[in-house]
Amino acid sequence: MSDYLNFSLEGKVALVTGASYGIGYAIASAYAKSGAKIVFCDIKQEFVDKGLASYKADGIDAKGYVCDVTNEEMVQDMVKKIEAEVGVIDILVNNAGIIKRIPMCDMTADEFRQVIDVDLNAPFIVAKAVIPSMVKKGHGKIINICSMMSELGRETVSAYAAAKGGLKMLTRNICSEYGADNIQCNGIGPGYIATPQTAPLREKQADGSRHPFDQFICGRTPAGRWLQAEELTGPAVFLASDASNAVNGHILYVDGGILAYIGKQP
Ligand code: NAP
Ligand code: GCO
Repeated sequence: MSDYLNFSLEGKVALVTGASYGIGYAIASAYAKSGAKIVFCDIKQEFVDKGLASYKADGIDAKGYVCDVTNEEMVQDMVKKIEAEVGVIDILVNNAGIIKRIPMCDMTADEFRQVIDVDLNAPFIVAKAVIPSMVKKGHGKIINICSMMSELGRETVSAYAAAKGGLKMLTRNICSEYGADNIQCNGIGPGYIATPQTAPLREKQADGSRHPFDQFICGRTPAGRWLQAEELTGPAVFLASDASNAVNGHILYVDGGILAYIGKQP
């Protein structure tokens, strides 16, 4: 099989951060089905245990670590443990993320910093921890989970948009700095995905009607619907595989066409 057509992840070690459920879980499961050994982390033991139980129920042999990805010491320790217990990380997915939906002038500087810390500083911290071994091994794949907010703004998400816009540029910079070491760093920009993070935007109103944001997003998406986390898995496997070795510094938007569309006319 030539590398150009090799979508297999057989024998690779993949670390997906914040992958007990949601998008991270879907991507890690797809990697396992494509042959990779899966390692994930979450901030609390309780979520790691839940994640382990879900992987097991799906027939996936995953290894889970408790790690707050904003804490550089914890991240360095986790990466050392993974290298000793599983092997050198071939694929990193920076997935862990948070959002705070607060109008900008009501947001405290501390709240702003918390979002930047998880959504931008942490991908830097985790990438920094895995890159040296990738360089020694002669290859590596880093995939940063970006957002529509890497390109667009909207009311209440100033910190998130600043972080995800920054993550797009961190992606391009890792590509620029480590491309010569055969490391490819790309981003996936999901559209609106039905996960716990977006559940408040889909909640039914007291009178049983649809949330206005739910209707707004369906009108902004050519497909007319929310996307499922599993719809990100094909692109995520591609960007982790040898088939994408010439794709570097790219953000692959998996958004059902949102960025191409002006929105439904009234
Ligand atoms: P989610 O359901 O809220 O899952 C996020 C995961 O990150 C959770 O497991 C969470 O753990 C973990 N996490 C948060 N802070 C952490 C930390 N400091 N250290 C380690 N783990 C941490 O979110 P999702 O919707 O699957 O989103 C995953 C990624 O995709 C995020 O980066 C998000 O911004 C991005 N994204 C989501 C959408 C969407 O529409 N859903 C669209 C575009 C991009 P706890 O639950 O324990 O806090
Ligand atoms: C919001 C949403 C978004 C999505 C996603 C879009 O409040 O607008 O939570 O930010 O989560 O990142 O791509």
